Amino acid sequence: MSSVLRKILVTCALPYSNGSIHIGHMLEHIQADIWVRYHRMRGHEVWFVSSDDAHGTAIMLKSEDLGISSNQLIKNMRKEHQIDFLNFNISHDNYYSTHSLENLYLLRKVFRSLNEKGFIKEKNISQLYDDVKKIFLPDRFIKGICPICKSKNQYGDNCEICSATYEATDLIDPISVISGKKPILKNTKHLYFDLPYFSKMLQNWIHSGVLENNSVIKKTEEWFKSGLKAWCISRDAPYFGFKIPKYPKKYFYVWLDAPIGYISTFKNLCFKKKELNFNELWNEKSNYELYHFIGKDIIYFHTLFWPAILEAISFRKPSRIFVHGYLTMNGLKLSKSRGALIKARDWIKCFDSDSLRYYYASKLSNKIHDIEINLEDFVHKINNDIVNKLVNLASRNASFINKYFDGYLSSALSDIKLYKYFVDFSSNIENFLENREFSCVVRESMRLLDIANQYINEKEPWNIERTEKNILELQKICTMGINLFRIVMIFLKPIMPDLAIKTESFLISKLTWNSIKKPLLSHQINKFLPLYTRISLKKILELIDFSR
Ligand code: NOT
Ligand code: ZN
Repeated sequence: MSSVLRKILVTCALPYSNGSIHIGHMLEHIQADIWVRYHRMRGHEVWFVSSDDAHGTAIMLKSEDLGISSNQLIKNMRKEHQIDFLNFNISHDNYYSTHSLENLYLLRKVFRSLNEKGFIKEKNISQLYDDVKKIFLPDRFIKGICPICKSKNQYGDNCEICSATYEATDLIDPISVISGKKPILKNTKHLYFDLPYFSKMLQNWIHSGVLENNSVIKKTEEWFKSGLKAWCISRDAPYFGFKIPKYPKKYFYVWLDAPIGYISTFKNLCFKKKELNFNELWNEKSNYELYHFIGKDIIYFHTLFWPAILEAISFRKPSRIFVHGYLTMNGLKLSKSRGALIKARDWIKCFDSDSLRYYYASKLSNKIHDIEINLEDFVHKINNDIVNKLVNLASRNASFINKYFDGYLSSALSDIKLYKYFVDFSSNIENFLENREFSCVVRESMRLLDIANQYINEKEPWNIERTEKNILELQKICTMGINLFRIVMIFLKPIMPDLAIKTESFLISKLTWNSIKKPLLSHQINKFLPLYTRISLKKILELIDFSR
């Protein structure tokens, strides 16, 4: 691994302000957080931001439902979301809101720039309108029969059965989700961003290495086949969002101001961290790396609209887009619109955060396949890997060190070759972490632990007679066990920050990447306290009704 220090900004997609953070959101924030923590451990300058996505029809309707103002709703939600992320040790440097002055300022600036460069056009269209609620209907608020495969109950943008995409006006027998009534067609004027102008640039860009994953490239290529279309960036009142200057009763579409939220959240961070320079990161020649972690449902926005907008306003584009799959439970896709989601705040009542982080890591890679969460498997894996293998290695050796050596480790290891094998393996772990192959980190860490535990089993410290002749050997063997545990804990530190902190206080030594090569010798450790306790399914089964 080169020792060149990198400057990096990492983002996660912005959760909407109309609902709680669930364990599906957490998958993405945990994935990004592990990557961030690892790069921080290596000494790089890493900034990690996200924000609430505070605008749109769904948020407006939700606040109406609750009988509070949209402003109050997004305020409450942001507080709740921040606490949820803290509970899972997500180390955002800033968690902001798209309903902010910085975002408004930047959005207007972007719009002005697009307008001046001739990338905004007006178009008259007719759109489905709920004449009862007096509101134009977003695609997600219209349901009907798929015009292609004739499946019932499909949304206005695409069919979940045959994956066809279409216009809401193509749906057969459309119904407004809000009033349950049949919508009417109504004329309106909208603003469009000239996406087709950027086709060539985008086609080159998606093949320039920013999308490392072939299936993501393929997906993006499909959209070019049918030809890019101008993108509607306005919405009619009533809407909760930012108004478009000089267009009364028109608002900016939430998907225009949401990605700008990446920039405005960073701008807000610049106020707090004086060493940061806004332009240094966002200028076209920036030497910062920029990574967006997203789910595969929003590839479209990040591989087409977003880079086109950035190009149009002469800002830098992302270095890479890191895409992950959906979270599934017993084979069912977990999504907000389909229900069946476990809230992060419910989950944390039943389990510690490291366990979910570890479980996700054991399944995460840089591929976009779905991640299946199975509760029995989860509990089994945590108890087996963390308790039986990892913590047990520390506890069985620490008991001798504490009892017979006053906590002192020996001045030499019992098997330098084996120690070196662990040290040499760290370059593989570095590659896995860099490339987001977290499942390999977990698998290989467990393999190393098996080797370490096997070594101790063979040496049988419990059978060594504590004679003057043997006692030093006993100390060396247990020192060896503690040091192998320590190396594996360094590998797992980005994944399990709570366990890492407890381990550091037990070892009275920081778990740092630079210290892997240097074993802890002639060093006093603390009395061993249980680092982790077994988990069980009992609480979550009581709390959550899985039969829904
Ligand atoms: N709120 C959106 C969602 O799917 C994500 C917005 C991400 C921001 O939950 N932007 N871009 N591009
Ligand atoms: Zn269909």
